[in-house]
Amino acid sequence: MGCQFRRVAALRALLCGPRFQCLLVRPNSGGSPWPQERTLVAVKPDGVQRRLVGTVIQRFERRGFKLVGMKMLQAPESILAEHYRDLRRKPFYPALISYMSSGPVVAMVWEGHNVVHISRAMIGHTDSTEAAPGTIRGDFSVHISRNVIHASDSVDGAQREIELWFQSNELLSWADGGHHSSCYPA
Ligand code: IDP
Ligand code: MG
Repeated sequence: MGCQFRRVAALRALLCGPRFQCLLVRPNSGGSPWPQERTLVAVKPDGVQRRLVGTVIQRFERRGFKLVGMKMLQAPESILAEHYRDLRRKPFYPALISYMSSGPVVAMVWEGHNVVHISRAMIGHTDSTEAAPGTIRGDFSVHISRNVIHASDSVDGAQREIELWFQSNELLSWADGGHHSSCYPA
């Protein structure tokens, strides 16, 4: 027993030493030694109506990201007003709030390396006319006011939006048994 304890302590000292910093498992990251970010993604009412939730989830999973929170809700105006506070003086703001409250949205938190930047690339340009084929908006939308999906546009914005849409106990840190870590170089 004592011997086993010493062995564990010695192994821990080895892994925590400066040469092996890279082997340390970060809590909340599912075991990846790569810096992990989180972002808010939401399938908007038009995307839910068009049964695109599964497609969106599949694209994010295939890219290598990890789902750590998800819920379907009829977004209250208080959340939408805060979420789109920077757009409140835009002429399209009333129509935007009305559209976002016209049906349920599916809000998700995705985790992974550079997930904020990569998810913006995955969803494509805000204006569907400019969105490249292969992006979610480029594949599934034709008008800026019905562009299927939201994703946070910065790391700070992501943190603000995650706190707005989710309680901390609605987010789960789960171990993924090696599948996730195979998305990163050793
Ligand atoms: P983003 O969703 O790509 O981050 P934002 O500029 O933050 O784009 O705008 C938020 C949302 O407001 C857009 O996704 C779109 O639904 C809506 N929106 C933005 N610009 C217009 C517009 O000119 N007309 C109608 N709706 C717009
Ligand atoms: Mg935005």
